[in-house]
Amino acid sequence: MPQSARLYCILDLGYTPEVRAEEVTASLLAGGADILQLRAKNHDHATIRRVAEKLLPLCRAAGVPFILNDFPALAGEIGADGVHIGQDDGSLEAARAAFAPERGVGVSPAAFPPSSIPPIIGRSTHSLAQARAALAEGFDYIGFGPLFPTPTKAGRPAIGVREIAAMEREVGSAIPAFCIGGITPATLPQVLAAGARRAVIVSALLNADNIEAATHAVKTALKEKGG
Ligand code: TZP
Ligand code: MG
Repeated sequence: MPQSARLYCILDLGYTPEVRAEEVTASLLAGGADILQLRAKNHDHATIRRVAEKLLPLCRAAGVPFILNDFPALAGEIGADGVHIGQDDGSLEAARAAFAPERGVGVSPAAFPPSSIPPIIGRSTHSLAQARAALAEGFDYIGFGPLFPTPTKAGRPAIGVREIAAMEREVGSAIPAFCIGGITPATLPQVLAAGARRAVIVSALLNADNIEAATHAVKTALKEKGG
């Protein structure tokens, strides 16, 4: 995970149908996505594998790590650069073990050699305590949120922006920490003012009329924040 990464984008099949996955990913990458995750809740492994095969070469060409949400073993098989797991998805050690044995099998990894060895493994965190724990366990990066209520994770309580500064100081200074959840062009200034340096933005980009321009705008705001 490059330390310079600021904007983490997610191609979420809940928003973007498979037929548009490549076009939308190309727009996210052109707009400045530093990381690209494929998130496919309620889709079978065959679908995930098929979509990943389409997105991997785009990410490789852009020099952007490709992360699969959930399924460490499948992530390893398809030649992803890493996997993102939640609080209930087991330990870092278990995710690493599941990812590694299949590395090199599946989607012709020779055609898309992984850009990250060892794999990048990220954890969702929902509090400062969980962020500290993920750092201590050795995760490569964290997501921190949801900051605001979001239709992408309906029903998940929002944690607000209060803990961002402490989280950035204690955790974000050691590993990349991406604030997430309800971040839009309208809420981003408040998130940055609270001390955030990195963000994951899903629906506000996938639903934008001009995805590349919307992505470029938030990337510029994150870069200007610096730090
Ligand atoms: N994890 C915490 S909030 C969230 C995830 C995957 C959804 C973020 O999506 P959006 O649309 O940017 O609020
Ligand atoms: Mg998960």
